[in-house]
Amino acid sequence: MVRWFTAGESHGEGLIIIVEGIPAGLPLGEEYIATHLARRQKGYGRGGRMLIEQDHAHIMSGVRHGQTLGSPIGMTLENKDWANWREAMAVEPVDNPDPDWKGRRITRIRPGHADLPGAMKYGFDDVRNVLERASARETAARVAAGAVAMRLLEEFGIRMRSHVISIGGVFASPQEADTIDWQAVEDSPVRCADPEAAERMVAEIDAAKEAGDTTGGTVEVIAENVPIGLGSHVHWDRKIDGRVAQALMSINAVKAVSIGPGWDIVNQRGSQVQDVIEPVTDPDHPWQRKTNRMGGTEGGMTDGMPLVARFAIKPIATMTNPLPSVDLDTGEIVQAHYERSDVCQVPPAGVIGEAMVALVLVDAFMEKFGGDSVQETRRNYEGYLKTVGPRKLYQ
Ligand code: EPS
Repeated sequence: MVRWFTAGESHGEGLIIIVEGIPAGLPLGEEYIATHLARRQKGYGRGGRMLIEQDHAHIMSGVRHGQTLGSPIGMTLENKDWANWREAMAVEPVDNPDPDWKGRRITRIRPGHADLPGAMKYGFDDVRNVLERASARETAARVAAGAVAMRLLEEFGIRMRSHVISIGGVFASPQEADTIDWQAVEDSPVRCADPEAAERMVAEIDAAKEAGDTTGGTVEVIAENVPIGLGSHVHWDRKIDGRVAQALMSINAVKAVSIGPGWDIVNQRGSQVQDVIEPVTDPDHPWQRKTNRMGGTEGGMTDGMPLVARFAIKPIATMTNPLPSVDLDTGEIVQAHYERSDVCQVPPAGVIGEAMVALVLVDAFMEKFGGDSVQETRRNYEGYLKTVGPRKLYQ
């Protein structure tokens, strides 16, 4: 089992990450994690905050001389913006009489954000106590945790990919995953494989910004080279598709998740949507399929095809031209609070989605093959692969 935790407020001193259950002997360094953090920070439509932050996760524990020890991996990630929020986010009480002070109570609640339910649930009379943790800043911590997961998965040939399918109603032309130029996705300002659509997506983000508005979209995450049999059909909370859906749905502003094409296949006939199993001709690659409409899962388990998940991000709730709202104190109408924000969170969402799917897969992988060291895990994995094939040939 791989467990992980994050802590930290958006404008607090920093983020804290603990990943527990990673076996000993995995080569891991800060630079690898920094590469993924940098990928998350890019993307057209981000606000001013990304000019301030240069995310770097500092490894505090669990790694020695470049290799994991099997003990919890503890990391800290500094919020550079904290320098501007020291008093407003101070741990100790502060009494500042300035009416324009950043740390003043916020009572104008933003529709679509965690502000109102969070204030009610926790008994707060200051919305900042909610929005600081509800902020998507926390996704930096997820990407740091996810990078550790990816490093282990890579040892077994599993690779995470992601790309943007749509932004604000502009869709990329459909493309099979194995024809996508992944470097072009990384170089695209919106992480989209279709350069012509990417231009129109950028224009859509500009138009939303001009209108003081925000824009959402859809993203696809693909895990390549996943072995058959991760997850389980035997109990609801062990099903891999359910675990992936929960993980992706937990990303800020996500409103829908599908495994594979999901919504797109439900109106077709059964004969059109199953992935027909090919006769086994290559013993090293049994159980091939020509299609992957099930998104790499059958019966709550991976089926040996790439695991594909899509998710939809709503246009973010914080707008420069805010919607009317009500005041937390009086219940009377006011303009919603504007807090500096992004116009579009869709391009970095793929990187966050990769991290979340990697964390689910690494958990399922260790559940099935887990040893205390990478070496032991590898022995278990290779032993299992020898059993995967037509029963008369392999046993
Ligand atoms: C966010 C609001 C913005 C974003 C932030 C998420 O932060 P700020 O209020 O400081 O401008 O930049 O995202 C990040 C800080 C990040 O690292 O992605 C929100 O309200 O969710």
